[in-house]
Amino acid sequence: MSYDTNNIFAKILRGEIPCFKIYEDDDTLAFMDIMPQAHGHALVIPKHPAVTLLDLPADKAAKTLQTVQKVMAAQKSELGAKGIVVMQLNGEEAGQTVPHLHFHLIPAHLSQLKRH
Ligand code: DGP
Repeated sequence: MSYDTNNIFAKILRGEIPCFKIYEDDDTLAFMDIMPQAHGHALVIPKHPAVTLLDLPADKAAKTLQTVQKVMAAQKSELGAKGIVVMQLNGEEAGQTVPHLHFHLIPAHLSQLKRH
């Protein structure tokens, strides 16, 4: 894995650019997405320098999922989210634009989702 230390989320982690922070602990950071797909769209990232999920050690992955659960619980209790889409893209070919692992947590309502 080659990790670009100048990617935008690395700069957010170093405090070099601002973000709307909603949760932080020793291993993870959660903040609002600057281009929300729905009201309350949040991002959860590990502090570990991983590009994709395959680059993250299992213990750090467990910590990151704990933060995902915390933020999901807050989206339900504070925003009244009825459903939440958790999305995570791995690699440019999958549409990943920021090369630091991140989980999208997107509050969703059935009426807004595409039916197949
Ligand atoms: P992805 O396509 O999965 O790599 O999504 C990257 C997301 O990151 C996208 O929804 C927009 C968000 N994003 C990009 N730059 C910034 C930024 O500077 N601040 C914040 N808060 N979010 C950003």
